[in-house]
Amino acid sequence: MATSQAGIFITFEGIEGCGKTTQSDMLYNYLIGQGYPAMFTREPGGTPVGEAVRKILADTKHKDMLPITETLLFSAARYQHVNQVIRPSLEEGMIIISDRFADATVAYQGFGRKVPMDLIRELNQVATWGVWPNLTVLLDIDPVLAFERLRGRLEQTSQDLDRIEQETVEFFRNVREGYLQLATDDPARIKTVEAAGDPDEVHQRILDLIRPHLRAYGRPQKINL
Ligand code: T5A
Repeated sequence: MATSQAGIFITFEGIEGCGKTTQSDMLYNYLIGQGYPAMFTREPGGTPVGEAVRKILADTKHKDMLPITETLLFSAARYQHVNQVIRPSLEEGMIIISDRFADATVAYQGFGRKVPMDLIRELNQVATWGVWPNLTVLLDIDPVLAFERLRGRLEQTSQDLDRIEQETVEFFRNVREGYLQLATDDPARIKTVEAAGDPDEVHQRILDLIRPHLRAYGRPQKINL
């Protein structure tokens, strides 16, 4: 990592409906409850520019968006996020939890949209500025179960599926394969967690992965922001 990092950078990945948002939130609350200086952020998003880009990417009006345009937009949002939020917060010693990061571009745009991997690697290098997570929790789930969860949420909130959520099950199978390949290629950083089951059980599995990082971090520190 190119930054003089004092904090910990944890990312959550997986296909839609795997429970990333639920589990990021549970981990954030756990860390805050234990007195750690934790923050939650997300991609695309995490900055005003990134949130504006997120709206464009989600908008079902943009069905004609080309795969490389999509890749560039995710990368642009990431560059802003790393430079405005992630890097400075890590230097201050924060524990950052991000709902998605650069692995998502490899899985979705690389394995899902078939954008050439060389281009994705190059863009990720620019966008991350060499800042990579200490730990990535990959919540693995069958796309059919994930879609049942999403349907449940849609019924509760009356929200529509966004542009990417409207993709086929086949697309999400490719994305899932991509994530599993990434975990095989980088087992020290990317830990696969079974996402089926009770949210509290999943949370416990994640805490088991986080504890060694917390031990290395030391006791909760007070950060002057
Ligand atoms: N994207 C993103 C790319 O294509 N490339 C990139 O580089 C990046 C960064 C936005 C989209 O952008 C794409 C991927 C996405 O399509 P997002 O905001 O992370 O990414 O959106 P989603 O993946 O769509 O996130 P969701 O909020 O839809 O899904 P989550 O976060 O996986 O799931 P969550 O926690 O919201 O849970 C979904 C439902 O399941 C229930 C929850 O209560 C909720 O109703 N649930 C469970 N039910 C039963 N058992 C459990 N254990 C459960 N956990 C959660």
